[in-house]
Amino acid sequence: MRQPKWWQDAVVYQVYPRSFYDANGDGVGDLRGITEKLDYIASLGVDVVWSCPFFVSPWADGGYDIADYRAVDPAFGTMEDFEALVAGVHARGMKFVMDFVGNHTSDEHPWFQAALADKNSPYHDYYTFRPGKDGREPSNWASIFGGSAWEYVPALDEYYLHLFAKKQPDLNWENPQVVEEVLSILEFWADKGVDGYRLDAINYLYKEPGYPDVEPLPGSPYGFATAHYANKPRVHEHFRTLRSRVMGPRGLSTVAEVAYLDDETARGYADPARGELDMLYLFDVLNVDQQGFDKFSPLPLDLPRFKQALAHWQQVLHGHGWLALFLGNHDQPRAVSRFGDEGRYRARSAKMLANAMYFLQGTPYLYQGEELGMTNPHYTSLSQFKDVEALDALRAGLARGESEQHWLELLNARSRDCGRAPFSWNDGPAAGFTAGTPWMDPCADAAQINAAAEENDPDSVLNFYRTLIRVRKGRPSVLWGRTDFLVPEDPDLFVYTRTAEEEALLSVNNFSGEERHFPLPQGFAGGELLLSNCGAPQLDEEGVLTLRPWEGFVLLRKQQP
Ligand code: TEU
Repeated sequence: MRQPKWWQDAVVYQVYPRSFYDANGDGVGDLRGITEKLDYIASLGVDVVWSCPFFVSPWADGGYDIADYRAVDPAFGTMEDFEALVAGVHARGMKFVMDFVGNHTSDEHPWFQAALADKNSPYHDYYTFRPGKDGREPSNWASIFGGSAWEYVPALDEYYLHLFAKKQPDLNWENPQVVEEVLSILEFWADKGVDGYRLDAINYLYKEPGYPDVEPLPGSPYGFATAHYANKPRVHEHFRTLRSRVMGPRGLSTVAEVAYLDDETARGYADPARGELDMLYLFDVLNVDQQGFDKFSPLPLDLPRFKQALAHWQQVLHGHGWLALFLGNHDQPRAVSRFGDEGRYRARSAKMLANAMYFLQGTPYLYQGEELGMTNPHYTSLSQFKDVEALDALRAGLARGESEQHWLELLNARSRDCGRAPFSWNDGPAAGFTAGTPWMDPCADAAQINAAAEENDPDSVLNFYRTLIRVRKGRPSVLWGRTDFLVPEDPDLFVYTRTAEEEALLSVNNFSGEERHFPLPQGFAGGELLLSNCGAPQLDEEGVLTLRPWEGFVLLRKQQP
C-alpha cells in the first residue's frame, strides 16, 4: 500500500482554548488546562492537536485579532506553559498544529498603531489605506461580519480595509516587507516545535486593485465582493513562497481555510505535484441549511445538496489534493443540534454523523465536545452571547424591528457562540470547566451530557468515537479508495462506497428519525461489520435493509485477488 503522510492517516482534535479547560480558576480556559487534559485527548486515539489562537489579543474576534504574534496572551498563560503543552503533546506521540492569522492583525497591533500615527511611516503600507470616493467609502464592499469593509480614520482622512471586523485591518501582502514579517513569525513558532499550521482565511490575501463596486445586497448599500478578493492568482505565489521558505524545509504541514473555490484553483492549491498546501478546509460545504451566504436565514438541511458538495470535492481532489473533513468547529453550531436529533436520538444521531463523515477521503477534524455529542447551549437570555458576529447581526436585526425572541432563537441555533460554550467535563458547577466564574455560560444540558458520565458508559458517543478512530486507521479503502455516493437524490439516506484495490467499504447512514428501506448493494452481503450505532444491521431475505431512525454502520469487503 502507498505510504500515507502523517497528516493523511490522522484525526485532528481541535481545541478552542478559551472554552476547553481552565486550570487556574480565573474563568477562562488556558494552555495549562489543555496540558492537564492531554491524557484525555490522547485517549481518543487522535494524532494531532490543533489549538485556535492564544496570542496577545484584545479579543474583538475570539482571538483572531492578534496584537502580538510572538507572545502568549496572559489570559492563556506564559511561553513556558506553551512549551510544556507542546512537549506534552509530543510525549504522547501526537503532533501540534497552530493557527496562523495572516489576512489581518488587530487594530491594536503596534504596526497598525504606527500606521495610524504617521502616513509616512513604513507601517502605513503594511495595510490598505485609500481616500474616500465622493465623500463615501472607496468602494461598496461588505465586511464578512456585516456593514462596510472600510473604516474611516479622520486624522488621516483615509479609509482602511477590513474584510472582517473593523478591529481587524487587512494586511497588505503586496508589500514584500509584510511577507517577510509573516515568514519570520512562522519560523519563530516552528523553532518552538510546532508541527504544522492552520492558515486562517488565507485565500483572501490578494485584493483586486481599484476595489470595484459590486451588486449591493438586498436592503443594503454594500455587497459581497468575494469575486474581487477570494482566490486571486497571486495567492498561489504567496503559498509557494511559504512552502519554499518555511513549510518545505522544516517539514511542516498546512491546512488552509479556503472558500469559494473552483476545481482548478483547488487542485492548484493542493495538488502534491505543485506543493502549495497540504489540506483544504472547505467550509462553504456547510452552507447547505441557509439562504445563500446568510447564516442567519436558516433553511432545513438539504441533504442531496450536501452530498453533492461532498461528492464533488471527493472526486475533484482524489489523487489531486487532500480534504479536511468536519461538521463543526468554533465558527459553527453543534453538529448534533444542527444535522441530527438533539432530543430522543441525540446519542445515536451524533454517532451516525461521525460514521457518515469519517470514512470519506480526507483527514477528520474533531472539534472539542463533538466526541460527547455536545449540543448547542440553549441560552435563555441575549446577554449570554459574546461573539462579534452574533452581536453585530443582533443589532442589525433589532434595528430592522425584529423581535428579541426571534433573535434569541436564531442565535441559539446559528451563532458561533453555540460551539464556544465551555466543554462539559462533569456534572459539577460550571460543568467542571472552571473553579471560578466561567467567561461563557455552560450548556443547559451539561449535567446530563459530559465527559465523566460518558467515560463510564460503554455505549456513549465518546466510546463510539474511540472505536471509530481505531477502526478507520491504516485502512487502504479509507485512505486511498475512490468515493461513490449511492442514491444521491435521496433526502434521508447518506450512503457511499470507498473502493481500493485490497478492500471496499460501504457506509450507510439514515439522516432521519423514521425507518427507511434500502437494498444492500451487491457484494456487501456477508461483509464484516466494522462499526455500527445500532448493532447488527437488519437485513431481510430479499437483501433489503431496514434502517432504524438515525442508524449508521460500515461494512467491509475484501476484494477478490
Ligand atoms: O473564519 C473565516 C471566515 O471566512 C469566517 O467568516 C467564517 O465564514 C465565519 O466565521 C462563519 O460565521 C476564520 C476563523 O475561523 C474565524 O473564527 C475568524 O473570525 C475569521 O477567520 C477571521 O479571522
